[in-house]
Amino acid sequence: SSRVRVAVVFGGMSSEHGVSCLTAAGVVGAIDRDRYDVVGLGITPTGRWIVLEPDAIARLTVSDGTLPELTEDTADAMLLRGEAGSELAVRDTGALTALGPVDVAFALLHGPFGEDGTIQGLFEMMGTRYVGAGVLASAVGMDKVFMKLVLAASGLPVGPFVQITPGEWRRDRAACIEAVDAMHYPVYVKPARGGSSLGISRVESSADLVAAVELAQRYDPKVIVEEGFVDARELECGVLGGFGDEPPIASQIAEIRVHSASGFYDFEAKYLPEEQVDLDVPAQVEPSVADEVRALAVRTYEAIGCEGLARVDVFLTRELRIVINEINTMPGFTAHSMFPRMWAASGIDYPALVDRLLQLGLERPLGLR
Ligand code: G1L
Repeated sequence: SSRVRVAVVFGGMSSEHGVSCLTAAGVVGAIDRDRYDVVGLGITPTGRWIVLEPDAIARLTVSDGTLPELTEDTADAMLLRGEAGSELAVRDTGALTALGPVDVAFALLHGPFGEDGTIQGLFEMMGTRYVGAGVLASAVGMDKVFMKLVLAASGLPVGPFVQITPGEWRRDRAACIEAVDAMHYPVYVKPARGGSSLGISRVESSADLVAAVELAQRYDPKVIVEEGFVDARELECGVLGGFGDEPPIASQIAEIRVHSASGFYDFEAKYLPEEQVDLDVPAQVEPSVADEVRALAVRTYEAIGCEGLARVDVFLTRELRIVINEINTMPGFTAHSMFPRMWAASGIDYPALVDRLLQLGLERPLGLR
């Protein structure tokens, strides 16, 4: 047919497998089937690639309070990556060859193997156009240390932070602790490349630092310690790429107000939205502050070299200083997530947003840009 063929790649071996499935169900439900043909490429928790009909994806919803999961009993699985990470036995069901004839791929994957530039590299090598950031921007956006180095070098405001590599921690732990003590407590200790909020702690004093670093190291050997912005407000802004030579555009901004005892917007709060956080879209701030956040969000997007979309999270201090906390090249993307909500408040509803992203992906030149 003359319809555009879209591959929706989802699931995966990360802790956010279920969220990815839910998101895929939402995206597939929002794609206009008169204009697009959809093929689902699911990745099971153990790394098997399976082909799914769009109607099967749309059925991946929450039931009895549990997140959906792609199970091994789905027929004709193809083993791409074995449990030991070494196997490459392939029972061909066309999972990868299905990528060949597609016009554009939409990958909804979190964390290592997906959000970090690896799936984007696969698309590049297959000659498949795709939605969203490229290899480098995805990898930089995933790594909080590189992200902050690039932003700081571009003259953008980022907060104080310290990187703790496994080697430094082994050789001179005291120097690591001293570097952290030079910042103001509380600090946040995080896996440098965590896709989710797992392994993150808020640390009030030097005494609790070692335990927090060792916890974060269980998720990523590289750890980042960031100065906490006490009393700062947390604001977010969506950025969408422009068509052709148009510049990227910024959405209405949102505010996240946290009530949780843990004191930060954590995994629970993000995906169990009935508790702990209030979301204001648009945020109740002075128009001049909102404009400044939007301008900084676009500069952040460009500094990282994003394509398609990004969500930029900032702090607004009591002195009305804006500090960039992070950029997310693969923001939460169900219809109820912040990024789609900010665009809905800006006049672009969820189906229109999905359509714009697909069109931006189709425009993508193959090779160097
Ligand atoms: F493809 C896009 F548009 F770049 C894209 C890809 C992935 C947007 C948003 C996401 N988000 C996710 O995949 C997830 C955070 C829902 C995965 Cl768990």
